[in-house]
Amino acid sequence: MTARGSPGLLRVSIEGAVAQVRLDRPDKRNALSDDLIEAISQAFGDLPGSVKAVVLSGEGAHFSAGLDLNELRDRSAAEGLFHSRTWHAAFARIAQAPVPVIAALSGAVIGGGFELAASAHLRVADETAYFALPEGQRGLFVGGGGSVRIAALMGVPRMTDLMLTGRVLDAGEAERIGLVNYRVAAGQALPRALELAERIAQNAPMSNYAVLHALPAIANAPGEAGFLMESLIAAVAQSEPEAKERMRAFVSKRAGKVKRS
Ligand code: 1HE
Repeated sequence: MTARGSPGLLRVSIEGAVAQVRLDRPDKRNALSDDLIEAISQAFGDLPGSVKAVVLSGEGAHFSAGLDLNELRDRSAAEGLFHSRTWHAAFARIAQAPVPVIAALSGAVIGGGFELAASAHLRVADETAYFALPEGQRGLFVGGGGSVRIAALMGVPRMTDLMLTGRVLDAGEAERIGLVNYRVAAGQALPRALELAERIAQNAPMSNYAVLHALPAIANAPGEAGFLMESLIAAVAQSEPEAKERMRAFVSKRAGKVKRS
């Protein structure tokens, strides 16, 4: 196992093909300070090629309480704009990572913490997780990509409700509306996310890449362009030597069958 990161902010450890990126400010409920945003950006920018899946989690009982409100000071509109853009750049490194990122969520998933979770490709929440966007109450607006990513996950009407009323969603509601992919017992979010990451890391890398990068683009493309893009990326994926070996393995009965879980 290799370990690195920024002490007191973020821990990065790599075991085999899976990297763990862990927010490490539990005493501040993993509030996202400028330094922590920078550390997240660096961690996702520096992933070694041997890493095939990443699990993003928070130390302690809470994933993240969002923007570090201690760092809010008088900012000009331009400073506010650039501040938000640094969050966008950092979270884009997650959303556009070459390998799948799974967020393991417990406790508070609030504001910017919710935006961070929305940047991952899959979300696993335990029963203690709750989701809120109290920006309205704080006189703010989302600035970490939430209007795009959270709106895409839950729809503009639901996001409007959370932002206007301060409504808090529990893990059950989050699962019901598709905000989280898996809901597990308290304390099980990280183990389940690691289990999923191990499984995902065994897929052909080009298939994973196509799912992360081609699928969302195809889904947003006008009909005929979407079909053509699908054919192109399917052709690229199946042309990989690894894909050919995997298909041969199944045909010669060396590969596992699909099983009901
Ligand atoms: C913080 C933060 C923070 C905790 N910034 N320091 N986010 C919010 O509006 C959520 C604000 N936080 C809370 O509502 C609560 O802290 C929690 C529900 C998350 C947790 O409650 P609790 O009782 O477990 O902890 P606590 O006693 O409130 O906080 C423990 C410490 O963490 C305390 O510091 P201490 O020095 O007094 O021990 C808190 O001040 C500190 N702390 N949350 C700074 N957010 C790109 S735009 C995004 C805009 C937003 O994210 S808006 C949402 C902001």
